[in-house]
Formats: sequence, structure tokens, C-alpha cells
Amino acid sequence: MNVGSTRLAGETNRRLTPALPKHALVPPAQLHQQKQPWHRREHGDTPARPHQLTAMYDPSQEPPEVTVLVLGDADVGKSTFISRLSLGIQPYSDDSLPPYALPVLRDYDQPFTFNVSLYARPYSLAFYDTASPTSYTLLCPDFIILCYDISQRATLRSIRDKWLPLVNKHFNYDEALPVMVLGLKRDLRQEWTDAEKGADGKGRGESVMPQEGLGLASEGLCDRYAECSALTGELCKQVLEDVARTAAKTTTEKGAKSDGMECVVM
Ligand SMILES: Nc1nc2c(ncn2[C@@H]2O[C@H](COP(=O)(O)OP(=O)(O)OP(=O)(O)O)[C@@H](O)[C@H]2O)c(=O)[nH]1
Ligand SMILES: [Mg+2]
Repeated sequence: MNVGSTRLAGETNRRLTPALPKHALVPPAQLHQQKQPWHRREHGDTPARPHQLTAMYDPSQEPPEVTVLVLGDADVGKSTFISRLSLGIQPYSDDSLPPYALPVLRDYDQPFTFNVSLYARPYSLAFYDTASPTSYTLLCPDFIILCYDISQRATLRSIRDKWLPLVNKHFNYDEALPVMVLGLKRDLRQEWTDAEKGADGKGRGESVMPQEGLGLASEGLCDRYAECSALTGELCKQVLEDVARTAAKTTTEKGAKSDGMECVVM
């Protein structure tokens, strides 16, 4: 993904003194041993975050790695989304949509790491899926994506009742940690029927409408809201760009917290 000369809001000459890549001080032979302690933490630890460090950008160094934790109820489509992302990181020049086979990602290969180029700089995005590792509360992510299934209202309620409280409890070490609410399976959204709306017109159907997802994300003080269908590819490119842009921002001094809700829904 390369969005060319687009500039980050508030990013002026920060690109000349970007965050120190996590591996910058580590000889290549030690990279593997060094990586795990960074991502895992003991409860109560507050590890130094890479974007607190600054150094001159050195193209010979490993690109900054941004850890993205994908959370949400079972079956909402998290793995399929990440699988779609692995294709979309190199977008098709003609913007063509599937059908094409999505790669099968094996849980034990986590994290799923994709290299992207954004603002003329390389980044490495490392995605962790909720299903494994089960001890995801010990991870120290740079960015969290809370997923729900647009066709299953209960999965949105879970974001409010389960996943947001979990994020606030386990990942409160960093106020700058950006959180996105992502509605998946957009292709399954159904208009509410008259019966569902009821006589007073105030009833709701099983499908979640964009304003409801956006409202919950906003009430939960999340930074971004987006929707897509990993199956049809609808809005995937836009969401992937937004994920990559947010991930890239986490490596700047300002971080990726937004002043207000930003939204990818059309
Ligand atoms: N219609 C439709 N189906 C989807 C979409 N994404 C995923 N699915 C289907 O939803 C089911 C669950 O998808 P997964 O990606 O395995 O869901 P998950 O959240 O990773 O599930 P767990 O790993 O069990 O937590 C599969 O049958 C997918 O084919 C989508 O965008 N549209
Ligand atoms: Mg899965």
C-alpha cells in the first residue's frame, strides 16, 4: 500500500526524525530473542514505547514494527479480515474485487506480519488474532481493532459490554493507544423490516446500521470507526489504508489518538 505524498496531520519535519525502529539498537542475530519480550509483558509492567525514542531515520535499519491486536467475538470474521488484508496490502491496480481465494492463515503462525509503504517509509504491521494466543492481555499492542459482525447485533453489544471494558482494564498503560471499531460482513446487512421497526417505528432489526456502530464507537471514546466486507472486498482497500495510516501514526511523537472520531463508511 502506498499512498504517495499524503501527509499526516501535524506531521511536519517529524518525518526527518522518526521514531526509532524497535530493532534499531539490536544486532540482527538478536532480533528474534529481543522481539518476544517487547510484545509480551507481565501484568503491572509499563514498557517503554518505541515512539518515545527518537533517532535519525536510517534506511538500512529494519522498518518500524507496529503491533495490531484484533479483538471481537467468535465468528465475527476477524481471521477472514486479516486474511483479506494480506492481499490488500498490495492493492490491485484496477481496484478489481474478488472472487479470488483468500489465503488460509494458521493461528500458530502469528503474528501475521505485512510490510507496507506509507508516507514514503516502510512499516511492518504485525497482526495478532484473538483466538491465539489466548494470553492476549499480556501483549503490548500499538493499535487495537475491535471487530463485530454487522449482521449480528449481539456482537456489537459485546464490544460495549466485554471488549471495551477489557481494553480499558488491560491496556490502560498508554493513553495514546488508538482503538478502532470495525464492522465486518457488511455484505450481510439487511434493511430493517416493518415488523422489526414495529408500530411505533422505534424497533430495530438484527442488522446494525452504520450510525449505531459509529455511535457506540463514539460513546466508547474510540478513535476510528470503519466497516467492510472481507468476502466481497467492499471498502476493504479504504479500511486497510486507514489501518495502515493509523498504525504509521503510532510511530510518531504525536501518536495516533485522534481529536475526534474518524470514520470509513460510505
Ligand atoms: N458473508 C460474509 N461472511 C464472512 C465474511 N468474513 C467472514 N465470513 C465468514 O464468517 C465465518 C467466520 O469467519 P472467521 O474469519 O473464521 O471468524 P473469526 O472471528 O476469526 O472466528 P474465531 O476465530 O472463531 O473467533 C466464516 O464462515 C467466514 O467465511 C464477510 O465479510 N462476509
Ligand atoms: Mg479466527
